[in-house]
Amino acid sequence: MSQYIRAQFDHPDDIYFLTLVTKDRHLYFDSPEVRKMILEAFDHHTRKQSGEVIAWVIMPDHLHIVIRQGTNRFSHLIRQFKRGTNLAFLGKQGTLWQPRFWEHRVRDEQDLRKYLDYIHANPVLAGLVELPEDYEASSYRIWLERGEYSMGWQGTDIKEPPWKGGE
Ligand code: NI
Repeated sequence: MSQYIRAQFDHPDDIYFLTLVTKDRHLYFDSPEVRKMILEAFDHHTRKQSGEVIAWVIMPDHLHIVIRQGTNRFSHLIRQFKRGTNLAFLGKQGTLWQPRFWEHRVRDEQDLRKYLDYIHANPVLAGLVELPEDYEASSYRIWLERGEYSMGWQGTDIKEPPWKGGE
C-alpha cells in the first residue's frame, strides 16, 4: 500500500507549483534580460528530465513556476537549476537563492486554475504593471491566446494565495 501511494506521488506526470525566493530578497531579477535568462535556465533543467514548464512568473526577488516534473523528482530539478544559475551569475561564489523552497502538488484542473490566476496576477498585485499582459516575464499572454482568459482580466480579485499559510 505505501509503495502504491509513493509511486502515485512521484509520477512523471505530477504537476507542481513551485516558489523560489532570492537570498535576503535581493532584487536580482530586476531587468527583463535577467528574467529571460532565469526562465530559460529553468526550462532547460526541466526539459533535461523530460518535464515541461506549464506556467511562470519571474518577479524581481522570487519566482513561481508550474511544472510537469518529468522523469526525475522536482527537487532534483531545483537543485540543478540553483547550481546552474549560481554558477552563471556568481561564478560559484555564494548563492542567489534562499536555501528552502515551497512546493504544492496540483491535484486537478480546478486547482491548476487557481495557481494560474495567482501566478498571472502577481505582477499586478505587486504594483509593477496595471495589466497582466504588460509584464513580459510571465506566461499570461500564452494562456490568453489559448482562450483561458478574457481580454481585460486584471486579476485584482486574487488577494490570497491558493493555499493556506503560504508564502
Ligand atoms: Ni509572488
